Amino acid sequence: MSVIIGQKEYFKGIEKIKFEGADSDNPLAFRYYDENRIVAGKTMKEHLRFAIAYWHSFCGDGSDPFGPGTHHYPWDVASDPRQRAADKADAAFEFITKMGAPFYCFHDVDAIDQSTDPKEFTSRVEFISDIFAKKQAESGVQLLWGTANLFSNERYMNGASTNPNFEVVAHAGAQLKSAIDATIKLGGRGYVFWGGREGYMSLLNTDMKREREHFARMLHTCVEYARRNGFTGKFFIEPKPCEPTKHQYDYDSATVIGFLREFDLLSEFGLNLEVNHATLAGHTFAHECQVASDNGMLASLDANRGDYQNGWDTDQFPTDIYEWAEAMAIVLRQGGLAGGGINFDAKRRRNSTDAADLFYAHVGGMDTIARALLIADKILTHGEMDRLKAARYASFDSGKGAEFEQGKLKLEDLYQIATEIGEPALISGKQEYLENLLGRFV
Ligand code: XLS
Ligand code: NI
Ligand code: NI
Repeated sequence: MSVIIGQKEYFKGIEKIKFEGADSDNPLAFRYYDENRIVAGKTMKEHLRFAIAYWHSFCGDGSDPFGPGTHHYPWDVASDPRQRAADKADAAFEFITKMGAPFYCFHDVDAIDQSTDPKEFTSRVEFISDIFAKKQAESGVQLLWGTANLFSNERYMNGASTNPNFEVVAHAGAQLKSAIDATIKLGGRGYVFWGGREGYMSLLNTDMKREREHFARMLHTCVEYARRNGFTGKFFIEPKPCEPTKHQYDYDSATVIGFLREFDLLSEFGLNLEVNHATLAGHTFAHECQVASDNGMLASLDANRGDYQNGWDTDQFPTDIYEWAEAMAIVLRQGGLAGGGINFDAKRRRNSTDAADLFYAHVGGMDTIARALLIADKILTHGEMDRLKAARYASFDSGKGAEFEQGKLKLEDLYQIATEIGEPALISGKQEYLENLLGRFV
């Protein structure tokens, strides 16, 4: 059966979104995201490397635990899985192009229906990735990262790489192989591991030590395969503390960095940090970014936000300028994202049922982050915030403080110094002053 591609326009009446500036009244225009504007030596497009998430934007149907989907997609009607996948690709590339996003990201099962037979599924993934390759070439859109969905299929109910049954681990490996092949074929900048069910529901039935070792073994196996087959991109781990499992092994930045170090995987990996996952872990997004950056691991971001009144991964579109300004300042200080970009892992609400809502959501998200980049640049150019922070630690820059940092002082030395210097003066942390300073640039 032959598949028809590129015949339909799905978002009729919506043209390519343009930059119109802060005074524009047009809800379908950018006010801040001006892709060619130079900020701190690079265009906004190069800094932000925006990507559209295939799963939320073209697959997510608005269903929740209390009711079925409300988003009825015109590209989701053909009965043949290959034709339906091709229609979805038409819609996706039309949307991505109209948004002017340079990248996209997908899970294997977002692109095309999963099959219980690994051979048939691999053939489906090959089929759709050929179409993606053609569409990438036509549109100039590129793949930020690929990934395998190792959490939806019922066989993964007890985990994928950490499943207590080796047969399930083998199936996970099969899926990883074809997702990595597709990522290589499409020139993906990265490959993401988000361990949806790599954790436990109860410690009563879980050998945590063995499961973590299996996870590390699978990562080594994937790295070996991908490198041998020409993958030159970066591997990313996306931390999340819980949901769907009670506890996920990739809890947060610090935990993942420790895990990668423990199993000798640090050099191949970076972190893909998601705002809502930070809040679920009880951290600010800035905290997660700073921990990663301090370890040279801040590589890519999943843009969204949580709801501060509940504890789910609500994946709302980002609107919090303060949250993003702090994060972008951390990104700018380290000279940009290490190998990744900013992916909208965000979905519009169940009751946002107009086709245009998908555009409003992304326009708002891209503008929020572009504005945050401008604010971060102002903070760094102004310099006072970083100067004040450095000044707080000036006592370690010379004299006994410097000797302490260099490991030259023994505990007896500290005792001696303390007896000589008397009571230290109280030095203000100036938090309100700094909050006002940040506010001045927003
Ligand atoms: C889910 C995750 C997922 C990853 C990719 O919470 O954020 O969407 O980004 O598997
Ligand atoms: Ni994510
Ligand atoms: Ni998430």
